[in-house]
Amino acid sequence: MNASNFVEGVDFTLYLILGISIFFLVGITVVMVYFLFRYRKKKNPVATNISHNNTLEVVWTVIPTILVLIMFWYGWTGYTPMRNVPDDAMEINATGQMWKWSFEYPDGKITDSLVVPVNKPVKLNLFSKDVLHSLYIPAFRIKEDVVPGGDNWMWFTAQKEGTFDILCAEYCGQLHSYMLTTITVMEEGEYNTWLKSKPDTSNEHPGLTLMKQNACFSCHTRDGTRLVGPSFKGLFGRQETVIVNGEEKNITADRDYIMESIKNPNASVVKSYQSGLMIQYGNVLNDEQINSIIDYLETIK
Ligand code: HEC
Ligand SMILES: [Cu+2]
Repeated sequence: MNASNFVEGVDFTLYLILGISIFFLVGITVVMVYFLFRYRKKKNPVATNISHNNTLEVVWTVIPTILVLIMFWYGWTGYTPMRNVPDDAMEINATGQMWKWSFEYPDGKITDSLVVPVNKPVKLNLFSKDVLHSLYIPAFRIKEDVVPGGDNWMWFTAQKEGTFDILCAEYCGQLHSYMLTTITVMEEGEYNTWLKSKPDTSNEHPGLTLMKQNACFSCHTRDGTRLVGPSFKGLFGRQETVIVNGEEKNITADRDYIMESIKNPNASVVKSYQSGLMIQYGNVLNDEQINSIIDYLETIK
């Protein structure tokens, strides 16, 4: 059994084109080597002037045209079903951001790795919070661009239970390779139980949960190491130089400054770091959520 309903169409087209290419590679090479000997100077001292050959010219025009049309036909019939979503497809929102995927199910559950029931059509609505990403599930033979501000989607029916890789196939910056996660396909009953289960975050700070969901740790560490952004270690009360409208300013990181840095990070950019990488979380999180994050940040001494 194939991992998804698209494996057959894609693989057949691939092997067809590969087969035709290998046939011509071998055929042309053999003929070329044969001619090299057949028409070498010793055997054929006077060059022959051949102007044209109608039969040959028709043959080498008609046959490749037919072959190309065959390749087109299988490519087209393999591709069109990918853009025609069945009406009963279940919808999941897939969001890419630097540098993490997240998946939101109809009941509001959000996860880092995708889980779907077997033998049910699933439509993924694709969103990006920042730059261009591309959601790629090699085992399912599907890949689609995730465009910021765009409205893209992909669908599939998983046909085999198991866990498969999900990658980002569009270079999206320094930690592009971190956008590696999985899709787990399970039997429907098992899926429904999984959907109802809640991850146990009862003894985790709610601010930390929010930060994990929002990819903060893709760019910031808690142990003092510099990543794409400054470490959160000892952030509260830290003296820092920031750049505001091109001018350096010395500040102390207090609650208001941190609130503003999360809501609108490009207004004041920490010296020696790059602006424009962190998104404006003011558009994603409300004040209560940001306050909860700041409460957690205060605990990272
Ligand atoms: C794509 C990378 C990226 C992600 C994701 C990201 N940040 Fe940032 N962040 C940066 C960079 C780069 C800076 C430094 C430049 C600046 O100040 O805008 C920064 C600066 C900050 C600062 C100011 C730090 C200081 O030393 O003054 C805070 C606070 C902050 N981020 C919090 C967060 C929180 C909270 C999240 C998650 C909700 C987050 N960041 C997600 C890249 C990121
Ligand atoms: Cu990406």
